[in-house]
Amino acid sequence: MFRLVARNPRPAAALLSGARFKSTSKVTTLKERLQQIIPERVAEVKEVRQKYGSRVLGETTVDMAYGGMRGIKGLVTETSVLDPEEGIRFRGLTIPECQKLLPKAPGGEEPLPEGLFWLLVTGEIPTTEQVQALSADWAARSMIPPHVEDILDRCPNTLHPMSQFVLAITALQHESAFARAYQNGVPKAQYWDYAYEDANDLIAKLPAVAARIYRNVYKDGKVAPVDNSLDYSANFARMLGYTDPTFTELMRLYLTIHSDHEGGNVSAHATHLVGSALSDPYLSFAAGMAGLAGPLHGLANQEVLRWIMKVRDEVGTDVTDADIKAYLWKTLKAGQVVPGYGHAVLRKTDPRYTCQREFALKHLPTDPMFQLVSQIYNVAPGVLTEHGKTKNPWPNVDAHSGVLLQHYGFKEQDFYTVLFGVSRALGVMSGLIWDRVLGLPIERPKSLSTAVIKKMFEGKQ
Ligand code: CMX
Repeated sequence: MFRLVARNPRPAAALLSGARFKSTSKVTTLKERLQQIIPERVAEVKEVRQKYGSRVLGETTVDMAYGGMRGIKGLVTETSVLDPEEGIRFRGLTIPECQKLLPKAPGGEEPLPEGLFWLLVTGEIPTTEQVQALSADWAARSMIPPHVEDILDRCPNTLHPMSQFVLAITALQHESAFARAYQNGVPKAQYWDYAYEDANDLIAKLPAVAARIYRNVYKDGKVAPVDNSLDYSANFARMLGYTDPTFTELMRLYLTIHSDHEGGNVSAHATHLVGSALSDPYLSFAAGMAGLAGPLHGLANQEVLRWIMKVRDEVGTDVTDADIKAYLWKTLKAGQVVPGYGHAVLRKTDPRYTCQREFALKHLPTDPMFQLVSQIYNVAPGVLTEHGKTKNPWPNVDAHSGVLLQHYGFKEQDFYTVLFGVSRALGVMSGLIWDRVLGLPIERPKSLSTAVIKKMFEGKQ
């Protein structure tokens, strides 16, 4: 019998969506556990809608409609919530709490992304056995079909890795259980089951896809086979061609923290939107990844390292604060953004930046590029504040990730967003599973024209 132990006893309704339970269950498969919790979560949503369905969440101004819908409360995403001051909470847990509570690899200190996925899907912290079972499940699902390998092998090396990534994900759609089931007339109540299978197949196959792109474009085209005894990140690091155990730890941290950032960011929202038309998880994720490839979103991580290299190349290795200040102003006066700084929601330093900084302080404190990133951190917020445009002068996740990777010899910046994409799958796929569990409808917000807006307000107080 499945038993849950409450850490902080609170009213049951308040506990359902947050991670306040540690699972002591004998159940080892994620799907079985999901099946067990679905009825209570569906009932919770039903109750919330019955009680509060007609309540107002917030108002929408004309500026919000023109301004990228910033701040409009119009989406429900169960997996994580982003606070402007505090940063992301995955099912109620901060990044430091996840680092403390989620299971680790033997001898490791960083959380396993498998554990994070379990947390995102169920709202519960898994046991070591449950996480091991998920690692084994993903390893068993990890083979990519020959036609996807062929497509990737035929891509010119000059085709951006993110374009190759989107191409391969679209080609993987050939395997979609959801698309097949839909064609066969599966009833709506069973959609989530097929979405779950596709989501897990896709997540399991992404390291092989990403590694093939990396090895084809930058190395010898050979990818190490999956080792069923290793965790997801250890396998991924090996397939990319990296054997340093600290790099594997970095992958575990990287894949955990880039996974989810509530529902409104471009990659999550695009995945959810396309999925709402009942496009299968592969096509939905391909849409999300096309969005992640934008320089204002995930591609910023490649732009950051490129920007830092330019600073170093132009100024030399002995960079002063005044040099950085001058280079920041040069970028701003050229009408460009400073990559890695600013955020649509956050108003403080991104905790995803802070935990990467802590990793660097622990493992590579004397790396000259890390020291340059730290120096920029001291100078850039002041310059951006003086510039006066951005609402948030603090660094985001992308300001730090490239510097950690380059320390271990991973210097191919154009590939960095693919790593972000592999991680983002964990967040958006857990969200998509719940979209299908809850039977969410096709998304269709109302749009207006300028003429209509004028008519609504002209001549009125
Ligand atoms: N450098 C220079 N100008 C910036 C800036 C930055 N880092 N961040 C914002 N601004 C500017 C905006 O371009 C905007 O200018 P205009 O009024 O001329 O259009 C103004 O400040 C107000 O923007 P904002 O409300 O503060 O920010 P937005 O919500 O519109 O955009 C973001 C958020 C992230 C796109 C923006 O801060 C940016 O472009 N940052 C640099 C790119 C980056 O690091 N993106 C990664 C974000 C994290 C991720 O998704 O991976």
